[in-house]
Amino acid sequence: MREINVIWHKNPDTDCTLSAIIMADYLKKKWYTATPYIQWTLNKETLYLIEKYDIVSPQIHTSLPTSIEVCLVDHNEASQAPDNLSELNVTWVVDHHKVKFETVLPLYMRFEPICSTASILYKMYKESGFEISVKIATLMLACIMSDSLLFRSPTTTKEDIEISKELQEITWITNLESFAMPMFDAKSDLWDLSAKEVVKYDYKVFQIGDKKCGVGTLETTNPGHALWRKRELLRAMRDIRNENSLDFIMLSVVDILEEKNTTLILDGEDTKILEDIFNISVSGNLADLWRRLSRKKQIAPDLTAYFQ
Ligand SMILES: [Mn+2]
Repeated sequence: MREINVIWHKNPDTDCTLSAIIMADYLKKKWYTATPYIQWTLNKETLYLIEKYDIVSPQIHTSLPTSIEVCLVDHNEASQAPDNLSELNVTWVVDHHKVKFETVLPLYMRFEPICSTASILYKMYKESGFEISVKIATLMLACIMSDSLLFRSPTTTKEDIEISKELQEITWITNLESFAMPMFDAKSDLWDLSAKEVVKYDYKVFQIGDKKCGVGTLETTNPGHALWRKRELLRAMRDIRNENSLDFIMLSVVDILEEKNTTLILDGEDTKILEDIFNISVSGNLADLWRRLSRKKQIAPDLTAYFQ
């Protein structure tokens, strides 16, 4: 039997974490031995789900053994993958981000521009004729709620909404609002995190040409929890920028309920770059980025265009 490690990106969110568990289940149905791994501690939304729905939390692995096959879910960029990615034998990738991936050998790749990796996995189960258990369906629904912010994010497609309806039938979850809101509230609880942990809570590094950009997104039902720590967070951003030789760093505080993005930005070069990219003005290290809720669709592309 072929053995596969299923892994997700650094600073994992709910979609990638639970998608790894779902993918491992899918691969087992395909007669592989599959184990989900994480590269970082879980965020509080995912922890809430793991406790509430009695899910086995995967082990942490930052550097995987090279002898074994690997499946990447919810990411494909080297800067977000395990440190020894180039030595790994990647045989599967399932993702909904832009493609920045090179391979030596042929492999299974499944990319679709829909709101969550779990939506793609739902389609893969259907296509293979695999039954979706109540537990797996609950995880899928949680991923869609998390990535789409209850269908508020512009990444949401008609297909995601259709899939959610079908998952509601399997899970008997009738009210999506009362299913999703406790998830968002759990994610918003930051009191015991250090400033650095807050910046890196949902954080990605984009390598654009020779430039390295760090982009944090804090999706919250209570933006005040983050914004009152502005000074402390800016100091942490400065440290992360220096320690990782970044060319730019930003932290968006996304108010899920009001659908508003308030972005923290360092003085000097970064302020200038942000003002140029989004044609806005920064005041007191804060920028109003309006209704930009999606890093993937409304921030990363502008950043890429600017640095290219
Ligand atoms: Mn995702």
